[in-house]
Amino acid sequence: MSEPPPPPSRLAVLVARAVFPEVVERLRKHFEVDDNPADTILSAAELSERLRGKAGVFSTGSERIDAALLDAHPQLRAVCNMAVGYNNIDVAACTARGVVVTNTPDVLTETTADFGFALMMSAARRIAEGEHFLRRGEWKRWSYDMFVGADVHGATLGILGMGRIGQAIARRGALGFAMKVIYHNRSRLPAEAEAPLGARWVDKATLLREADHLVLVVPYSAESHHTIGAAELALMKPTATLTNIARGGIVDDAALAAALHERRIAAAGLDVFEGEPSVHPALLEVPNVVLTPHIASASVPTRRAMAELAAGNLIAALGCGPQAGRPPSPVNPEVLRAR
Ligand code: 8YV
Repeated sequence: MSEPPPPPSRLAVLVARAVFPEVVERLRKHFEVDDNPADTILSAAELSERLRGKAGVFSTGSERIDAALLDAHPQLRAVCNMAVGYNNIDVAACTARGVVVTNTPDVLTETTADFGFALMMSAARRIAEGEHFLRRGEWKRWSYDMFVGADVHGATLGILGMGRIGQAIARRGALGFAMKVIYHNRSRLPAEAEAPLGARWVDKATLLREADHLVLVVPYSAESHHTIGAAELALMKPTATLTNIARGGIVDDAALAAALHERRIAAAGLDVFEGEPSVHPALLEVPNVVLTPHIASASVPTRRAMAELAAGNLIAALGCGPQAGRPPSPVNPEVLRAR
């Protein structure tokens, strides 16, 4: 009697950071999984070492996937980011090498918009500043001008980057807070998307000049680096607030800290920073800025949904599961079409 054939060898994948254990278990049904429950941040050399023999990687914004790494790992077929942004990945280099890249859009839109709105409100109404004052034991009496800030309702909301999250913030402002919405985006929204929000496309300078509360939601790229620097801040109203939930590097943090220090704008809300998790020391010194550690998408259901979507992408991108070959959210679908 002949021996039964050996089981087909399973593909190996790397889960680069700690993630919900049940998501790792889901991946184990399809792959040999090298995971990172201790949540060590892998250096470039460690990431390269751990990618040896791996067909796919479940990545986060912390892992840089560049051409040199791809060249060292020609067996790599899929990079599945647990994030909607993918500026940590050289997508063109992946596409050139037939590597599928996926992200996690849609599932985080409303959660991230909630957080952007909360940061904007906190900056406008000086919530964090007031809280710090109270905790320091400095609250001794009421006074008519204690922590007076700017109104949000009825004010002009300026949105830079009118994609899914930008539109979700615009809905909150227009429908919940009677805000006038102006926006700047490379492409104008169709009239049927603008109309229910009363949203008006304006050029960038008009956006900066007219917004009472400016929210940044543009993806990071070489072109969007320092989109907001000293010159742009100089155009803003001295009573305006600036909120950045997009990416560090879109704002020149040193220029922003100076503008806040000199009260050239009233306040800011920042969830993302140049060189995070380091924060420019000057930002830590100014009171009129609310600082949060890149948590805009951090609600339990949304982080679960992001992890499940990234896992589903990895499974499908590597030809497994019911959607084999059709990952739900590819960034470079042309790679799939060419397979
Ligand atoms: C992630 C984000 O938490 O989705 C994004 O682009 O910035 C956040 O939601 C972060 O990038 C972790 O990967």
